Amino acid sequence: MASWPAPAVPTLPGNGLPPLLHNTATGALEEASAEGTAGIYVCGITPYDATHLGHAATYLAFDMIQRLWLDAGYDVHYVQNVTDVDDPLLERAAATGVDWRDLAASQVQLFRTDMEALSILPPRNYVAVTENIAPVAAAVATLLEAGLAYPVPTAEAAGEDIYFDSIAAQERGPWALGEVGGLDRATMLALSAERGGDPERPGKRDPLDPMLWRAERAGEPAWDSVVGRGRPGWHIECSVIALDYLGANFTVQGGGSDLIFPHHEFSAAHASALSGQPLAKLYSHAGLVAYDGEKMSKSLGNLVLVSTLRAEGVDPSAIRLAILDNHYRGEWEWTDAVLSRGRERLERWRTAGAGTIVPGSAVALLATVRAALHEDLNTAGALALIDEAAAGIDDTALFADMLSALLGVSL
Ligand code: 5CA
Ligand code: ZN
Repeated sequence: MASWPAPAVPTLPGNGLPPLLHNTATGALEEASAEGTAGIYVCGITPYDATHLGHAATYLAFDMIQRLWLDAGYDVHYVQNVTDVDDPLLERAAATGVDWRDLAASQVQLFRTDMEALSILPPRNYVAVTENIAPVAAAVATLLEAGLAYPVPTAEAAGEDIYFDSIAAQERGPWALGEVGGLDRATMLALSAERGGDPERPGKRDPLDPMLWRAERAGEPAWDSVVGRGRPGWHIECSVIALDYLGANFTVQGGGSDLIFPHHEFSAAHASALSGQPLAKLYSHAGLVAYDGEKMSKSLGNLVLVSTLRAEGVDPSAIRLAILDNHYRGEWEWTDAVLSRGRERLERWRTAGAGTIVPGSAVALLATVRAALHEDLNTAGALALIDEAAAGIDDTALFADMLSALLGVSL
């Protein structure tokens, strides 16, 4: 599927370092380093109600990581999926009387234009699940043959649903339940029920076992495949797309923190079962952005859309600055005041060098900004450093290149 156009990223003097990132799987700060090419998979949208500020904040966090890699001289291979067939999308399409394919296509296009406007680096491979049905079905067949998946009959369908056998998978390794999130079982059961799982369903070997393949139901989209007519489960789509395009044990698996469990836990489990290796070296998660006191979410409907702000004439660089004033792992609230601060900051920076010039200030600022971003993306710290130096900056061309390359902000 087409991605979106890439923003220009100026080359800066010298090199930064690959970032130290908080790894959800270990709880420690670890260097996100690679040999030559850094591989990153970030879970894409389920295309309805795109693109709200929570989405924007998550994709901006992973954009920042990639900008630091580019600044460190790495090549970056970025892969993102689109969950263009899934229950919530089908429910929204049915509720609004729109064909699910048309809803997905229009929302993906809106997302692309929002990402481009926000100067978010595009994925090299932007992959729709509906383009990838046969490889997912083949992976499900492999898991069945390996004894790591099993069928569960249903009265709702002629065929059988297929589930992942997490107990058998743990016996084989290397994945073990709790590897990504480190949660206790009661929490896992609750989150599974909340986030697309079905722990109450009879016939499963472990209530947490996730569905790999859903047999065709009346009125639902379905494809013929080696495991019968149906459609992919949620986690396996990301495991297969990530493995196909990046190979196993790539550098960073990313998404918002609502994906830690069950999605990234079982994406990692499926990928390990298929490849015998870990899915990724580091699991990175962005905090959830709230609005009106609650997580900004499609299901609650408390959304601020990037496209609405753009239509009101808000400069996308101001939106980036508003988001970057918060730590990417924090849980924070989008408010008018947050946006105003971003707009005011951009205006101040646009008059950089208007005060008493400090010799060497741009080169010195580049070093301190790189150091702040290196430490688990201390973007708020970097913005404060730039605030202090902006008025007296001696080299406004280097200042502008720094903001463009490292922060994606255009003066
Ligand atoms: N299609 C799946 C992933 S395979 C999905 O979660 N889609 S989504 O449209 O619901 O979310 C897209 C991304 O935005 C995910 O990484 C999710 O964690 C993130 N996200 C959703 N809501 C928020 C929020 N309020 N704050 C921050 N990130 C969010
Ligand atoms: Zn995903």
